[in-house]
Amino acid sequence: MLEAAAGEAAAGFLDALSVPKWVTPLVVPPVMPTAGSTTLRGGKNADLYDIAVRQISQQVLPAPLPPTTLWAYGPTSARSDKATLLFHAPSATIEAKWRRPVRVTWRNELVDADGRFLPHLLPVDPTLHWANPPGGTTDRDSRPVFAATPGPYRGPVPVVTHVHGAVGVGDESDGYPEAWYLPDAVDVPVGHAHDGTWYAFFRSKAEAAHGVSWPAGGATFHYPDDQRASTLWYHDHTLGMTRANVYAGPAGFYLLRGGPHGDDAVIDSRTGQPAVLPGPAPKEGDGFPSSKRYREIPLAIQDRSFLSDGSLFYPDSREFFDGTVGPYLPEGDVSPIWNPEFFGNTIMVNGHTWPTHTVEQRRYRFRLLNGCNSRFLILDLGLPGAEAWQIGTEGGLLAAPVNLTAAHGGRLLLAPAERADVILDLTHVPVGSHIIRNLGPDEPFGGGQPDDDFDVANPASTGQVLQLVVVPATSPDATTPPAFLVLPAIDPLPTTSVRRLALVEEMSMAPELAEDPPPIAALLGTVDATGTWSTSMWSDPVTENPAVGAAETWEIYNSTADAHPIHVHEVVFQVADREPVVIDEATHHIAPAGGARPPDPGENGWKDTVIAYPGEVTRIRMRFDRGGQFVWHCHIVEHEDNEMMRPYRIGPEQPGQPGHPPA
Ligand SMILES: [Cu+2]
Repeated sequence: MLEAAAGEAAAGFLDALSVPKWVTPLVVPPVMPTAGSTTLRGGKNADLYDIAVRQISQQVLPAPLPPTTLWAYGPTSARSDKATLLFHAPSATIEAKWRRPVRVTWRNELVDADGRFLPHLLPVDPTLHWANPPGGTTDRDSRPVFAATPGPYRGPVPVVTHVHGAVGVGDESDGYPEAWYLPDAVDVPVGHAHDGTWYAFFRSKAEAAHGVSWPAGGATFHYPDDQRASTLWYHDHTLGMTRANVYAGPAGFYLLRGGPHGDDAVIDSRTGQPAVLPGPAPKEGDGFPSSKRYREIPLAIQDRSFLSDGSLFYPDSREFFDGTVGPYLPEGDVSPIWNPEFFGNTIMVNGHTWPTHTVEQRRYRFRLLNGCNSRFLILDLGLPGAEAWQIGTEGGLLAAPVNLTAAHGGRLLLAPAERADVILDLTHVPVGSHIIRNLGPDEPFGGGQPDDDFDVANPASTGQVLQLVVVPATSPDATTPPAFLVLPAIDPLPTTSVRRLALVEEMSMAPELAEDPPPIAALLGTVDATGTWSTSMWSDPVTENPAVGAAETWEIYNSTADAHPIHVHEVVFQVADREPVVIDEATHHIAPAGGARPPDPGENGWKDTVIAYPGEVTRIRMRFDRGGQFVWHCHIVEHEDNEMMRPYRIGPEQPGQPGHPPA
């Protein structure tokens, strides 16, 4: 981090400590306006959306600091002419109802007023296994070979949207990393691939399955919304450049409500009647900004760094991370631009640095998302007199509410991409200003407790998140105290067949760096019957191939020094347990050592992202109900982009699907 600090001083950095805090009011994302509705084959109704990603200017930092150029999703059209066509990062929230499908036409509109493509705002490393549009249809989605160390990619930007946490989605609609598409720009260079390896196959599949035809520079995805009510989010997933695309801004919440496991199924134990949860949340048709007092609010927490002109900063050299100055590819084996992790020096909530929000002495419901690239957050919700209760996780409501204040002193750990549904009871918090802090580290997280096991984030900057200005309640609070909430039951998944997987860090083999080899990639792999791990690259054939209908336990053996948030697409899972392991680096042997511990209380629900701690095996259980080609990966997006992601397939190969490149 010393090298990073020196780099910050040199590079025209905006000093994070010079950014005034608690100036910008918190933005509560409005509801994404529907473009229309349609009746599907079979008679079901579906909501239609038409959403583009565009380059915009947003006052992320408080004025008079300069605005920031970034990318954002927004609606291109709306059914109601009163709707606000807001482009904001994070963008408007898609409000979905249980068993009412949603169909989104996602458009890549990263073009200027003349229809010419806009280059990336941030440095894209072309030496990874990445989308690689310049490779054309033969070498797209590959790791290109260079004669000399290249600079960043400056061509048209590929994008593809994944709804994170969507269950039972067809693979054609999941935002597969090789299903990207360029904007329909007038000046895409001759020979560039306009879309990824899987795009055409999925386009045909979508047409056959849903009767949709994808536009040039876009894709129409179909979400069945059959799963439990839950807090999902959507973001980019392009191969080898997700870190840059997501950091540039495009992301938003997707809230699924209703059904037998939704809010209406929560009971007040005092009466046996339906409980009342804090609300309201924004609704379609509310103005923006709205004069309504929202009491159910999604909060996307993201770290960012800026240059003094207000532009986003993301490192353009590997040197920034650990001082490694090569030898870079092709001379050596170190990628010239990719950084193994990135930690911004400011904290944004809902797209603005250190915002402030006025709240009453009553209960609020916050749907918290860690939207950082690499940073684990430990939110301190232990405001004086407050009581924080976690009621849900990624896959919906927990089996029982967890009193975070009693159990963890009000602390809530969130890895990148994890969500928590939290009721914060401010009834007895003194009137005045209070700060939600972050006690996680400004560096990779390895587990443990703040101060005891690692230095907490800088208390003057990244250690602060959100100001709550507490005022007296203006009306009685009719919501149910969280202690009396009876949440819908969660049936444990039965014990199943076991698949053993490994997380591995790959170090440079360069003789020049042999004294202290720097990491050059993060890898996934399998562990065989003898306990020996072997690694696979993105380009290797599928090794995880559950049958349709299979229920499996995945044992994730972490051989690295850091915690990794592991995300499996298409399913939600239950955390079974974690157990220490013994690791033999020399023989690549890893084995459970006994002393398994149950999941944390806040993990006793359905999840889609789980922390795999170093020195442990983490066991998760899931069922695979729908065939197709999906991915599982680390959600430290720097890792995901550099080989810590693998394709996996449910069921057999599909006729006409792209073949894998030869090993
Ligand atoms: Cu990772």
